[in-house]
Amino acid sequence: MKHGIRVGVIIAVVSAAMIYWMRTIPWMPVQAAQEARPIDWLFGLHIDVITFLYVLVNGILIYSIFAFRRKKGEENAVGANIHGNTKLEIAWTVIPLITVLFFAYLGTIVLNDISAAASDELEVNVTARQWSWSFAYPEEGVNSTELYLPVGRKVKLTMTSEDVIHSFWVPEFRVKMDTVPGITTTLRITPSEEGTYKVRCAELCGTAHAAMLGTIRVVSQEEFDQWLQGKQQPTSPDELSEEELVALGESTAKAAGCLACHSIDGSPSVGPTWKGLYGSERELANGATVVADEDYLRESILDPRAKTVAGFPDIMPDNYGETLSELDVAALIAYIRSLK
Ligand code: HEC
Ligand SMILES: [Cu+2]
Repeated sequence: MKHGIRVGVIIAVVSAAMIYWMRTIPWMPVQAAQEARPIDWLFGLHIDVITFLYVLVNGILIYSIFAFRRKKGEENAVGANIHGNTKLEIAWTVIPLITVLFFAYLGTIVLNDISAAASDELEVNVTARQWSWSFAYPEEGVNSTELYLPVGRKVKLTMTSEDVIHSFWVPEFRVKMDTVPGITTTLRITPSEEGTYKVRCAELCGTAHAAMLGTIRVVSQEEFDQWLQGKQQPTSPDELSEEELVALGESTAKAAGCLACHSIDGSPSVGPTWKGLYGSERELANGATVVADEDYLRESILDPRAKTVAGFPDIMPDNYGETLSELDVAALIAYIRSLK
């Protein structure tokens, strides 16, 4: 009994001190997601229990080495022959069992908590391949090699791999999920700290596995919206309304230098004015006439040598087919059409 009390006190004092010390150690990088909090809490609880067990086992061991060492005059003594201790055996089976079950219970709660869906979550598709990451925002129609996330909003990552198994891991977010070819996996993150982080592959996947890094930028909602807008350049004229198309045509006409030679108010210039051009009858240098419909405007822009308006020099630049996109041309036509 005397030994039990002594070793009990030693273990209580030493493990309290060790647990206190362990808690001051910054094991983890910054917590940059809401999911990191319950995970770190659970991690801390494990460390407490592990520290206690370490002190318990080693405390009893070291105490016994000193307390029960062979003393002078005991050179030929034989220790007592102890066979089993039912109470002790039940205790050291039941207590760890309850502890483990309790941690399983806590783990389930935390896992449910961090993987719960939210109604306004941002959807991002993640594709992993040897040895890079790419991200698609299906609702916004944006693709990116960097993962931009607005701070404070839950994001649902739907992931897959194009080749072998990789694993999406951002230490600052704590959570981790494999990407597997042929199936999709999901991971939810609610970034809570603005900043730049790295996603690293946590599944050995070949030569450049260690270099399989992607950039994650957690930014304010405004910055995120701006980034999306910059990325959301429409590529097809169908994606724009008539007004938007006309506005784009106006800015394109300025940017491409058309207005250096064409007026929009009927005043004379190097080339014919655009005012009232659409639908009008054009007299060509070869004496023919043609109605300025959409096809004619398109041809005049892309292939200005094909037809020349009577009374004007044939000097319009003929490389717009290379410098303007299909959308630019459609927008220019819409703009000319709007100048009645
Ligand atoms: C260097 C001066 C110059 C620039 C720059 C220029 N044009 Fe022209 N453009 C002309 C001239 C001159 C004509 C008339 C001769 C011809 O038909 O080739 C003309 C003709 C046209 C016509 C047919 C007009 C008609 O009255 O039938 C269209 C449409 C047109 N240009 C569109 C554009 C657009 C769009 C741009 C910019 C992307 C542009 N042009 C840039 C000089 C220019
Ligand atoms: Cu990988």
